Amino acid sequence: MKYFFYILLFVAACSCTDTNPKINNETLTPVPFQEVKLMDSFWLPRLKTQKQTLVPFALGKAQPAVDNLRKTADFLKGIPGELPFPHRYIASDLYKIMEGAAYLLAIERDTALERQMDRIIDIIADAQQADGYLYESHTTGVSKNADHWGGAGMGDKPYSWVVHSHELYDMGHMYEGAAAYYQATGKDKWLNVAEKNARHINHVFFEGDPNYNNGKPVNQAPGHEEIELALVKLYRVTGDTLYLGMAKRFIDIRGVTYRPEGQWVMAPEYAQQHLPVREQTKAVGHAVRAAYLYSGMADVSALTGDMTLRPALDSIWHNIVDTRMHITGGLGAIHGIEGFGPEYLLPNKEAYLETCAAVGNVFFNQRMYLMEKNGKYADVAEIALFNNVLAGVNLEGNRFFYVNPLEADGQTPFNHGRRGRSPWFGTACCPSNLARLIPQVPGMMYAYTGDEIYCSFYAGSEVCIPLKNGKVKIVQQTGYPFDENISITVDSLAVNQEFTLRMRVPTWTDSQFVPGKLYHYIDKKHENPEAFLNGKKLHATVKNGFISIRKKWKTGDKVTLHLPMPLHYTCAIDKVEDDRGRVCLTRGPLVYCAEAADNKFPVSQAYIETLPENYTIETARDGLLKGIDFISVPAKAINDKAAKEEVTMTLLPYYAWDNRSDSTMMVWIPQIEN
Ligand code: FUB
Ligand code: ZN
Repeated sequence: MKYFFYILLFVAACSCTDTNPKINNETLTPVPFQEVKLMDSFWLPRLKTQKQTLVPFALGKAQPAVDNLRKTADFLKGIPGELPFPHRYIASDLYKIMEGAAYLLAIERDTALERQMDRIIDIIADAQQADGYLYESHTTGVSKNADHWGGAGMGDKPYSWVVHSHELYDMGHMYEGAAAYYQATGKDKWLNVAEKNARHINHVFFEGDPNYNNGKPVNQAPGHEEIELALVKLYRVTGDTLYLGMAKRFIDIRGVTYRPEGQWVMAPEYAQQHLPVREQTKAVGHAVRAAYLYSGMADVSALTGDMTLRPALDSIWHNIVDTRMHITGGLGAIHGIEGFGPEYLLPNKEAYLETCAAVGNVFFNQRMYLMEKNGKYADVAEIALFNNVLAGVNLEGNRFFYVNPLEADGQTPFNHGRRGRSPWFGTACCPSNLARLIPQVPGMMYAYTGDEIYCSFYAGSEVCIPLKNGKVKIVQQTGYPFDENISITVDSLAVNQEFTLRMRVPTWTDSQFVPGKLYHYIDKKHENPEAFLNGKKLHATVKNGFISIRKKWKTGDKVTLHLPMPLHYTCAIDKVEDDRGRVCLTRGPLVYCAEAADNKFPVSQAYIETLPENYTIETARDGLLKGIDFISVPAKAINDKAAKEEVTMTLLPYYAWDNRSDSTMMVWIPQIEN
C-alpha cells in the first residue's frame, strides 16, 4: 500500500496531474512544499541557510543522541560497552532534525546527506527491540539510575510513567521523520521501524500485551502530546487506518482514563488532562503540549469528519487570541511551567514564549485554516511565523532562542542562562523544530479544491495546481513581507477553464494587527486593499479573509493585490497590564522593535509621546541584515544628563533582533517617560 502512495506522490510531483491523495472533500488540499518553486528573496535564502548551516550544524549537535541510540543497539546485540546516559527525549531532537533534513532532500536530493541519514537510520533500526519498543533508557535499564532532570520522571520500566516519560512523544517525532524520509526518497527502512512501533503501541495500549503492564491495556494518553498528530501523518503516508484510529483514540481518552493529581507538572491542567478534550474550552498548561494536542484534534476532526471536536477547537482558539497570545504570535507566557498563565497576563521582559510553542501555534492554525477555509487562522499562523518563530534563529542559522521575550536589557540572562542567543541547549526542542518547520513554509502557500485555488501565504513562487478540469500553473511575484504588492499570473492552463482564485487579505490590513480582542491599531491611517484584474480595478469583497475572483481563465491573466503597509501603532486592551501606556509598531505582518545597535540613546529610556505621522523606511543594503526594512520615527529620550531630548528612534523587525550583539531591545514602547 505504501508503495502505491509513494508512486502517487511521485507522479504528482513530476507531472502535476490530479493524483494527490485527497481524504476529505470538506477540507482544502495543500500543495506540498516540494511542489512550490520559490523564487523570492525572503524564504529562498532561508532555505539555503537551512541546507548549508542549520541542518548540518544541528545534526552535529545531535551526535550525543546518535551515540545513545548506538549504545542501545550494541546493548541489544549483546556487545559489551558503555550504556547510554538516561534521558527522556534527547532522541526526539535528532528525529526532528532528520525530519528537516528529509524535507530538504524532498526539495533537492543530496547524496552525502542521504548517506548520513541512512547511517543514522541503520542505528535507529538496530536500537528497536524485536517487539517494536524503542526507548533507549528503558531498553538498557539506565532509567533506574536517572537522577537529573533529563532522566527523572520516566519510571523504571516501559510505560510505567506515561505522564512524564516521553516514550510516545519520542515515537511521534520518529514517525514524522520516518514519514518525511519515505516521501523524500522512497526508502522504507525507517518507515518500517515507525510502523512496527506504532503497531506495538496499539497492542500495548489498546489490546494488552503480556510483556507490559501485566498484560492489561495501558489505555492512558501520553503526558506530552505529539503522537496524535504524528499518527495522522503515518496514516496519510501509508493509508493504514489503524493509525488514524489510534490518533483518535489517544485524543478520546485524554482526561478520561487518567487524570494526574498534584501541583506543578502533576497538575491536571499541565498536560491538558483536566477534562475530556471535547469539554475543554480554554488553553491551559504547557504551551507546546497544548498546541500539539489542538493540532492533533484538528487533524482528526478534518480526516474523520468528527464534528464533536469543533466546538472545543473553536473555543480554545478564541481563548488564545482573545486573552493569551502575545502580539508576536507567541504562546506560553510563563517560565517554569513553560505554559499559559492567567488570561491577560502577557509580560514582556519576563515572557517565556518558547520557540516550539510558536511553531505549535503555526501548526494548529494552519490545520484550522485548511479545515475551516477561513483566512483568520492563516493570519495567526503568519504572525506567529514571521515574528516569534523566525526570531528563534539568527540569520546565520546557528544561534537560537528558546525563550522569546519582548524586551531585554542586554544584561539579564533570559534564554536558559544566556542574555542572548545560544548555540545549543541541553533540551534542543527549539532548534530542531526550526530545522523542520522552515522547509515546510512553501507548503503553507497554496491550497485547492476541485475548482478553487487558495493563496494564503505570499512569496515569489511558481506552482502547478491540479484542479478537477486540468492543471493550472501560476506564477506569484512579490517582495513580501516588505512589499505591498502581490501579483499572480496564470502561466499556463491544460484547458481554459472556470475556477475561483482566492487571495488572502490579512487582518493586519484592517483595524488590527492580528485576529482576537487583545490588540487594535490606534492610528488613523487607513487605506483599503485593492485588487486588479489585468490592470482593471475589481470590486471584490473580502469574505472569510479572502477576495475571490471566479471566471474563465486564460493564459496571461494577471491579478494584482495591493495590501497597503503603512506604519501602524497598536495598543493592547487595558486588561493587559504590562502593555498599558505603551505602543507597538508594526508594518505589514511584522512586529518592529527598537534595539540598542541602531540607536545612540538608551533604548530603555526612550518613549513616543504623540504618535508621529512621519516616518522613514530604509532598506539595509549590505551585510547580514541586507534586504531588511528599518523604520525610523521621531521619539524622545532621557539623555545621560537626565534631560529630555528629541531623538530619532530606529526599529527593525523583531525577527531580526540580536543578530549583532546581546543588547537592549524593546517591542512595546512607552508613551510617557519611563
Ligand atoms: O518536553 C519536551 C520539550 O522540552 C517540550 O516540548 C519543551 O517545552 C521542553 O520542555
Ligand atoms: Zn522548544
